[in-house]
Amino acid sequence: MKVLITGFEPFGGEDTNPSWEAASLVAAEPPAGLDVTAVELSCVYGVAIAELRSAVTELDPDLVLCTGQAGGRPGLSVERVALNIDDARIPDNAGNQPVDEPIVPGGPVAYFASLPVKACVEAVRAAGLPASVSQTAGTFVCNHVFYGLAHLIATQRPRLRGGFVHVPYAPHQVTAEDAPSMSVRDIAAGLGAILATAARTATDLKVAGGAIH
Ligand code: PCA
Repeated sequence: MKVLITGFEPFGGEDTNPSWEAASLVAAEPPAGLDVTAVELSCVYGVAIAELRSAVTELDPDLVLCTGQAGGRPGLSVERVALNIDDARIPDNAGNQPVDEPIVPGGPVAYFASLPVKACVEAVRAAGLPASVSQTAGTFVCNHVFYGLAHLIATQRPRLRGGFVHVPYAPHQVTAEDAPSMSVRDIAAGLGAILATAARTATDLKVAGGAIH
């Protein structure tokens, strides 16, 4: 099975992005039976979706997992839903700061991930690492790419499955901050468990993964 995993370049003044570091580690040491290619995406609205689309065209994968950094989250967040909105609190790496603009004008308000999100969360936990379902990927470039992927699947690639996982800071990013972190190696192990599970699971688990707020 062919898998494309993406991570992002650093943004917001950071010098590394653990999503890319972990994604490249997964491609170097892939789960058994999976042929994994890692691609680094620019943290730039529009450009990131174009880069993702050209990687999908080139590789023709069966599964796509996009990942990004969500500093402050305590574990891997398997995203359930992508929203059709760009609303940037900070400029992207090209200085763009869209406010309340649709990603695809006239497109659906939202798409669900086409991965078994609950089974993926359980797989990470079974590996002894923290994970949860997340009900929103935000409105910055990660949600933008997730929506772009879901729209590509919905409109052009019905057999492709894909989703998005947000990852915590790596330890060196939080030495002066009171925020949770996970080693890049642990993040990669969790992403590997997600890929292995998504590759073999067609029907998701029916276990609670919701949030009250
Ligand atoms: N995280 C940002 C964009 C790039 C990244 O790694 C986000 O959550 O939107």
